[in-house]
Amino acid sequence: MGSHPDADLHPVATGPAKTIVDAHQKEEGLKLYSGWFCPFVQRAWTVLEEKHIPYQYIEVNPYNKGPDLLSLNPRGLVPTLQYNAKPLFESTVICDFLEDAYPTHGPSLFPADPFDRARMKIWQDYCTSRIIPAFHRFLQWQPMSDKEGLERVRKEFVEAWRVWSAEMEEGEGPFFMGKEPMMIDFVVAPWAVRLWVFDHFKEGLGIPAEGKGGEHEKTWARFRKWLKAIEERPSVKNTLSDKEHYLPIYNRYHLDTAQSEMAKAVRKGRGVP
Ligand SMILES: N[C@@H](CCC(=O)N[C@@H](CS)C(=O)NCC(=O)O)C(=O)O
Repeated sequence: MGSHPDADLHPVATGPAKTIVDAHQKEEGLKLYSGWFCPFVQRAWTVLEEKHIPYQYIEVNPYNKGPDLLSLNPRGLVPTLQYNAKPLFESTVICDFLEDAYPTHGPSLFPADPFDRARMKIWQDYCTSRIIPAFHRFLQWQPMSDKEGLERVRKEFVEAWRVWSAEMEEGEGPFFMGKEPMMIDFVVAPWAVRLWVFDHFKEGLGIPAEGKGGEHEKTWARFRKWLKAIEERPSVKNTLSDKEHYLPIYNRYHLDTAQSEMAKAVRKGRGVP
């Protein structure tokens, strides 16, 4: 297992995330088994922060799985949550659980109106089933000399964001459901704040710049408004580490040498596990 390409990733959170990690070392009944770099972790982590739920942060390397993590989650993935000594995993399940188990902690991240809540779930599922797999297909595209293929995966990714953004176009926002952020925003935020990887590795993201959105300018303006709001949200911003430590990880995805379950699943066209 020590030979796994990601087994030697930077061991701890840095930058803004380090401050939060340091503040959550005290023993608590609720424990977050985390990898500082993991976007799925960031979903659960932002929800914990938004709701001011007391938790203990435990850094583990899921590519070099120790017995503690494996005893809680047989697949050995992060995030894994320990709640009163019982384990839970799968980031979206954890996010929903935190909302259900701590209803009086902070504002609810579920809309009060049942219709709004159901509609939010449709577009939240879209993030997991379309946007995120398209993110990884684009990032993993090789060879870079196949420009036609690169354009195809880039367009597919940009189109997924456009369709999603059109759903919030009529609303003032800035968040998907309105003035306040809801679960949907935190479910997709980790990938939104990692969009820079496409400028770094894939010759540009391809989302139109201001005024360049043509017939979809209104949709892209709404997307930009959302992106700015989510990037500036403290729970999102402060659970990020320094960019330099993400680079080797994303470089391996870009070169398609990543060995994680997620990478394998994307390669087989299964989307994200
Ligand atoms: N479907 C899972 C995915 C979690 C996941 O893929 N986490 C990665 C780190 S970002 C992991 O633990 N990988 C270890 C491995 O693939 O063995 C979720 O939503 O929680």
